[in-house]
Amino acid sequence: MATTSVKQLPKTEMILPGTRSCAGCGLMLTYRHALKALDEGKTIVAVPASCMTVLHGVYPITPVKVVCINNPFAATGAAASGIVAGLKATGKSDYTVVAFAGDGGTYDIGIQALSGALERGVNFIYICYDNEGYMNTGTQRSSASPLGAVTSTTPILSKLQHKKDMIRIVEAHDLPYIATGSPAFPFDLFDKVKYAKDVLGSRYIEVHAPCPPGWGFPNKDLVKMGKLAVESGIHVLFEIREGRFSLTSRSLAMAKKGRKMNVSDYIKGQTRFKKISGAHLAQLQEFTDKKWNESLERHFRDNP
Ligand SMILES: Cc1ncc(C[n+]2csc(CCOP(=O)(O)OP(=O)(O)O)c2C)c(N)n1
Ligand code: SF4
Repeated sequence: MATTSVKQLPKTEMILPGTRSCAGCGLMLTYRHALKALDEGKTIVAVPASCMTVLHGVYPITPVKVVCINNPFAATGAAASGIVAGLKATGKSDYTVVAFAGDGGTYDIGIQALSGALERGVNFIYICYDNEGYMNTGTQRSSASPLGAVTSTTPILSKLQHKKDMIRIVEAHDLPYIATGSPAFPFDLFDKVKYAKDVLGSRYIEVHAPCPPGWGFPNKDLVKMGKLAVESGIHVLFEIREGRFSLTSRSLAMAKKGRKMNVSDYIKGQTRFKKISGAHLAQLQEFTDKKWNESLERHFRDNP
């Protein structure tokens, strides 16, 4: 895919100064670039209880220039379906409906409503910003938290399970477009949201969104942490168009050069991994290598 350059990025800001998100928030940077790829005044966002609600502020004061419907935690897929149905009933065909939910609201509590919407092929984009925990309520473990991470509900032994493979679950719904993204690679993210906007049917984008207080790294290191996640293979950048899998951006460059950093390089700057044992680190490396090799295999098979 063609990559947008910094000069081509729309100058319009849909998020104005004064959000209530933390400094250095990965979700905030994700939202900023995703909204740049969508049409001002023609985008409706559905958001469950999460840090995203906090970012939007409390009615009638908000720094976000987009219509947003705040829905119950478990109901994002259903709420977005209702908005799509309402637009259809009133003959409005030029709006884009975007659901924007955290990993808790996607992998865990919202999975039923999401699966229902995807199975019905509802015409919307679902963006999961994955900060790997229930951050808004104090860093509880989610099924997206990585093995070895300390969370407020796994304070002693750290998390003992690997992250759930949400992409595989979503892929089982046969969507026309699935992608991953990162705020550390904003042009790749922008391009994917822009492409998704013009695809008909359900589209799913999963963004790995570093969270300074939840992961335990300095605010200034947001982009560094996002890059390390990609460069260590913890988060792979790709898109799947009508079933065809292609690595993108830094992940594609890594595939061509045959280079990847170690998981230990990624985790050493985050206090949530302070208790990780040697055995868990080896398991996390093995898990990451397996996923990376599967991605390489799939990319070169689909792009000979
Ligand atoms: C049914 C229900 N249970 C619990 C809550 C409390 N709650 C609000 S936000 C939140 C965490 C959301 O986590 P996630 O979806 O990962 O988004 P993040 O906070 O990380 O942005 C929880 C547990 C709620 N609002 N509704
Ligand atoms: S807790 Fe994390 S995800 Fe939530 S606003 Fe702060 S940095 Fe962003």
